[in-house]
Amino acid sequence: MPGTPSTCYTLIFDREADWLDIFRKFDRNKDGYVTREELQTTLEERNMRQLEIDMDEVMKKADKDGDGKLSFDDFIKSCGLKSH
Ligand SMILES: [Ca+2]
Ligand SMILES: [Ca+2]
Repeated sequence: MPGTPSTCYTLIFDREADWLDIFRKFDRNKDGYVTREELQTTLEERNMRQLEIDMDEVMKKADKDGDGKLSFDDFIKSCGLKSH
């Protein structure tokens, strides 16, 4: 796994150690996937509401395989850490 997060999610978790830690913070029920609801709840908890993030847009871009939830792979790809 890659090391230091350097792109969009670091806006929210800029002190966090690595991507897996960040992913686990979003994956609230620990089933290994981040849903739209989990994403939204986590952002709201961290007072990121003011960013006016369009959750549907985020999910559409991030969910590469189209199953409606983000795997860890989807998650890191969504920030361009891995290309293709
Ligand atoms: Ca989950
Ligand atoms: Ca997916």
